[in-house]
Parts: sequence; structure tokens; C-alpha cells
Amino acid sequence: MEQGNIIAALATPPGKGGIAIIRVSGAGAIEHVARIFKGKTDLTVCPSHTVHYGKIWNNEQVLDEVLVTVMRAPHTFTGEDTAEINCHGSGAAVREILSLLLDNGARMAGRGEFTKRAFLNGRMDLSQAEAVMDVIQAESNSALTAAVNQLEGKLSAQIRQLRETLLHQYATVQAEADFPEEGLSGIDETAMLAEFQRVYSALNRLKSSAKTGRLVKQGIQTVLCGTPNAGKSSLLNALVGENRAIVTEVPGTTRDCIEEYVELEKCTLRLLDTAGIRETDDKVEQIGVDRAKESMEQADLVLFVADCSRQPCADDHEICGAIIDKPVILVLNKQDVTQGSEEAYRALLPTAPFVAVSAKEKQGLETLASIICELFQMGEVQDGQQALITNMRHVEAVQRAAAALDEVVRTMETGMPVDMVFVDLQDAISALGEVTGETVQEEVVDRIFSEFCVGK
Ligand SMILES: Nc1nc2c(ncn2[C@@H]2O[C@H](COP(=O)(O)OP(=O)(O)OP(=O)(O)O)[C@@H](O)[C@H]2O)c(=O)[nH]1
Ligand SMILES: [Mg+2]
Repeated sequence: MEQGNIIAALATPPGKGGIAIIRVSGAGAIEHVARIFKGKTDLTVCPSHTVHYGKIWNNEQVLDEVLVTVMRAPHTFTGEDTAEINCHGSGAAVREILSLLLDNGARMAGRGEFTKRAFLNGRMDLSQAEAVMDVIQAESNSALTAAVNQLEGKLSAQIRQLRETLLHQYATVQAEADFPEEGLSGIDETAMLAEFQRVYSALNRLKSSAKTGRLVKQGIQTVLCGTPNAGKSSLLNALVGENRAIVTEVPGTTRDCIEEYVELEKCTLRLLDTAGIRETDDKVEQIGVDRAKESMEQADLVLFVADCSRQPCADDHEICGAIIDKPVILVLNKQDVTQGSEEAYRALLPTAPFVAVSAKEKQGLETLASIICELFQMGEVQDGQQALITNMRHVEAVQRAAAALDEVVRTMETGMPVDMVFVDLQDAISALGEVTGETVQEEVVDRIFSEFCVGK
């Protein structure tokens, strides 16, 4: 690779910090850094994966004291020679060192270019490269686990195995079509059909993991709803562990929706506190009520908060009527001052799981958490055994593969000659290859990496 192919970028966030890391990659990258570095070691001959103290010089001027990590191809992230300069995290140091590297012939890395090189150099496949971004963006423990699993290649391995099976069958069908006179009809169509059916069910299982995948990646969109003063904001504060939302004894305190991430043992909630729902003449409160209703419709889970210090009112009836078909948990709040209205509330949501809590005394919260996790069965995500689809591009490709394979199965079941399945089988194979990147178009690859950050 010629000199023009050396790329450099700041890999740590811009702004002041203890240290900043400037990454340089490409054939000649180590020599490139060695030219501006003076220390005890000669970077061009030192062993790979070693760290060296020294100074970065611009002519006669010292720009910074640094540590340089030298990593030689092919065992690096990009698969190329790489040097990482750990300098001080000052805007000036980073700027000066980077421009020196660029003046000497390196080029500023584009978004995701390091990872793109890793993909193009066969260090990882496309779904693994996409996982790099998911790891960086993970907001919760479970999202991180899912992303790391994908980065380690759990999804790729499964997709690749299914694709291999199809390729093997494809070769068999092709041999039959190419040399019919040899009476290859050694083809065992029953066994072949069974294989296709097996792959089809595996694809469907993967497809259905996408819902969990979304919940893991983005968090379960959970809406607290109920009448004013039921204790929704108090419950949000209790679950978040800080006084995030304003709580008062005045009904209609919350107007705007407030969102917080809440990490439970096995899942993460994007928890939304909303305005208490009631008839109101107050213009601002009415907007809050409308927003509350809207977010209830979009929710993955509704927590209906019931004020057990009183009996259900007309507004409680109305809200429950609106959410009865949604995944909902009845939260019987204010247990510390209950008036025994639990049964009356349960009659409003007869099939919903329920839990007695006191947001004020922080009681019953663990039971609430375990009901939520049970409802979404996220336990197996944590143990990392099951490959999980968390990416819309993968869902779409797997869906297409499954649809094409469904056609294959149908054609065979109607007793058509086996070479009639060629086109559909090819489609299925190619769709699966898109996930791992074997058959993906260049524009798609470019689009994927353009969503990355610079320096990764
Ligand atoms: N005793 C008791 N009081 C509670 C409990 N939870 C909330 N409250 C009180 O109920 C009142 C209303 O609480 P909020 O959390 O503001 O209720 P809300 O549902 O957010 O009300 P709006 O924002 O007006 O819709 C406050 O005075 C809280 O202290 C509880 O578990 N026990
Ligand atoms: Mg409130």
C-alpha cells in the first residue's frame, strides 16, 4: 500500500482530557510516526505491540511528551501497521500533532475508516464491524452484552453455517442440472427438503429474536400512566434512584414527558413519566395529557399506577379501557396508606400482572422489576447463548432469505423438478451473505461506515 493510504485521526472524544489518542494506520504508518518521534527506541525496528516513551518534534520544537504504541500488521485492528500516539488531551497538542502527520503525507481518516479497513482486510465480517458501533453506543449492560456477542461473531457464525448448508445443496442441484444424463438422481429430495425446512425454521427463530434485539439495544419503552397524583413521578424517582421528576401533592404536577434509562438486573427500561390523565381546562396540562396518550400508544410496556389511598375514579376507568390490550402491569401504589381498593383496580385490568408497591417507602420495586423481566423473557440474552438480531439491516436480509427459502420449500413440496428452485435458492444465499458482507454492494458498505464516528 502506498504512502497516501496512511490515515490518521483522533480516536478519543474531542475536548480537554487527561490523554488523547491519535491513531495512525496503513502500510508505512510506523515509519511515518517515527519520523516525528524522538525517544530511546527506534520505532521502526522495535517489536510489535510495545509502548515507547518519547517526544513529538516539529523541526526544533517539542510539541508534546507522548507514549506511542506500535502494532505491526497483520495482528492489528485494521490488519495494517498501526501506531497510536497517546498525547496530552489538550486541543492544541492534538491539533499540532495531527497536522504534522497530515503535512507529512498522511490523510485524515473518514468516518469509520479504521473499521472499514478491518472489514476489507478480512479482520472481521460486516456484522462484526457493525457491532463495533453498537458497542460504542451501548447505553446499557444488556445492549453491551448483545453487541459484544455480535462482535465476537456469534451471529455471523450462525448465519454462515446456514448459508453453507444452502450452498452445499445448491451445488448438488447444480450438478444435477449440468449433468442430467449421468442420472445423478442420487439426489435424495426428501433429505434435501428436510434440510431446507431446518434452515427455514432457524431463520424464523432469528427473525423473531429481532423484537428482543430491539428491546435490548434501545431499552424497553415503558410508560408510567395514571390519574394525577397517583405517584407516577414518585415511582420514576424511586426506580431511577434520584429526584429526577418534580413530585408534589398538587394534582397535575407533571406536564411534559420525562425520560430516564433504568437498568434492571436483566433488562433496561427507557422509562417515561407522563402527565396524569384527566379532563382539564388548562391549556398546558391538556398538551401534557395528549402527549401522555400518544406515548401510551407507542409503548412496549405500560405501567398503570393506581392510587390505592382511594377508590378508582372515572378517569381510572377510562385509562384502563384504553390500555387493556397493551402489555400492561398494574402497579398498586401507596401501600403504606392503602384504603383496600386493590380489588377494585384489579377488576379494571383483570388479566394484567399486578404488584403492590409504595413509591414513597420504596417498597415492592424488586418484585416490579422481576415481573417486567419475566414478561419480556430477557434472561437468555444475558447468558449470551442465543444469537440475537439487533440491527434492522440484518432483520431485513434474514426476512428476505426466509421468504426465498419458503418459495424453495413450496416448489419442492408441489413435486416440481428440483432445478426449479435455482433462482430462489440463489436469492436466499445472497441475502444471507449480505449480513456478513460476502455479497453486499459497495454503496451499502459505504453507507454503513458513514454512520460511524471519525477515529473508529
Ligand atoms: N403515602 C404515599 N404517598 C405517595 C406515594 N407515592 C406518591 N405519593 C404522594 O402522592 C403525591 C403525588 O405524587 P406524584 O409522584 O407527584 O404523582 P404523579 O402521579 O406524578 O402526579 P401528576 O404529575 O400530577 O400526574 C405526592 O404528595 C407524593 O408524595 C406512596 O407510595 N405513598
Ligand atoms: Mg408527576
